[in-house]
Amino acid sequence: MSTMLEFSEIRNKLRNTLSEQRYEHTLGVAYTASAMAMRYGSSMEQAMLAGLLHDCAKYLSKEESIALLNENGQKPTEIEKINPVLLHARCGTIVARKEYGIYDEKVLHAILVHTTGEPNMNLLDKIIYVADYIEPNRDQAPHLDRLRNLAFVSLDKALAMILRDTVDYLQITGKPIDPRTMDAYTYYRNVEEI
Ligand code: DGI
Ligand code: FE
Ligand code: FE
Repeated sequence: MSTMLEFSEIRNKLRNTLSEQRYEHTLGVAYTASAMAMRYGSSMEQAMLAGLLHDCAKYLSKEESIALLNENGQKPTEIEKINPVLLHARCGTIVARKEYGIYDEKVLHAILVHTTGEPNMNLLDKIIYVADYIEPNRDQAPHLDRLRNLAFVSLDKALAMILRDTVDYLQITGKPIDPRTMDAYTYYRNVEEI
């Protein structure tokens, strides 16, 4: 695959590889991210692409994910092996390149950091991270009503709140926290506005 697929082709391919629920979530993230790009003056096309593809590797099993990393000269970290849900972010960048012909480094980076976040994220990274949490199909997370408003008022405040809720949730449920998640939380903890 060398040329980038059209949006409609991307959607068709995602529909054929992801579960129906995951596909609906994907569309929710793509459109929420597009609206946020309008609000914050980011590229709508990149927001749409990154939103559509952020979970494109979600259909892979733990074993398949690790095999894909190995085939591409990468290794899973210990924490990724214990928490395989983390693997779909790195694998997503590989699948987006190989299966969808995406070579836009900004789009690939937003996919890479969409699960854990990282310090000093760029605008597209933040939009995808937040859109993933607030898209209309989500209904479990705390503070969703507030966050859905805040996301269009102060992106950094919304980001900080999601990171805090995520770290709280991981601590309460006794799940190991990835250093990238902790670093992102620490970096944005006291941020009022950037
Ligand atoms: O793929 P999605 O379900 O749409 O969302 P996501 O990629 O943001 O993944 C969310 C899951 O990732 C959520 O259950 C929390 C988990 N997660 C995020 N950071 C960490 C983490 N899990 C562990 N164990 N450690 C982390 O640092
Ligand atoms: Fe994800
Ligand atoms: Fe997602």
